[in-house]
Amino acid sequence: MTLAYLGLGSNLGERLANLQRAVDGLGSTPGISVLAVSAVYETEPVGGPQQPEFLNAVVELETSLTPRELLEVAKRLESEAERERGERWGPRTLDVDVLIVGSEEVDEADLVVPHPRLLERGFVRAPLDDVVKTSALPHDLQEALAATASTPRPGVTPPPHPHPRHERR
Ligand code: PH2
Ligand code: MG
Ligand code: MG
Repeated sequence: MTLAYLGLGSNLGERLANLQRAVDGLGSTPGISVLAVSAVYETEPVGGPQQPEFLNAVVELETSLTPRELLEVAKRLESEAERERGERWGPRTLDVDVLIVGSEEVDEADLVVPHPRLLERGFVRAPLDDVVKTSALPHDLQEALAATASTPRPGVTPPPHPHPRHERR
């Protein structure tokens, strides 16, 4: 079993409900147990066109799935949220990004793990730092997280937003 972290984002439709459905969908996927869900942060969009503010969260999983299988799960959840694939970095009902999968390293055209922008993106770091078990990660990633722990996170509004529910099973 591997410890993994996925990033969730939504800036269209019922944003919080979209995140909750993603958490529920992960929890009912074979090979995945949801261990923890971060708080939900409201975040200014980074990159892309003018678009509404996002809600972002991070989910901690225990999983027997490979990074590529997790990407397939992410795509399934996005299509269940009726995400329409338009402009890169454009608005979406649901974005599920594979951030970290244990010590797995993938560098392929459609999948890079650990996520190449996870360290510097405030909308990823704020929720990731809520839940990440740093000491269980590979040493180089521990060091990279520590080195960027206190970098500013502009445009990231902390909770309160309702916290997604999850039941451990
Ligand atoms: N996702 C992006 C691009 N920009 N900005 C915020 N605040 N939150 C996101 O989840 C986000 C973004 C591409 O996936
Ligand atoms: Mg994304
Ligand atoms: Mg994505």
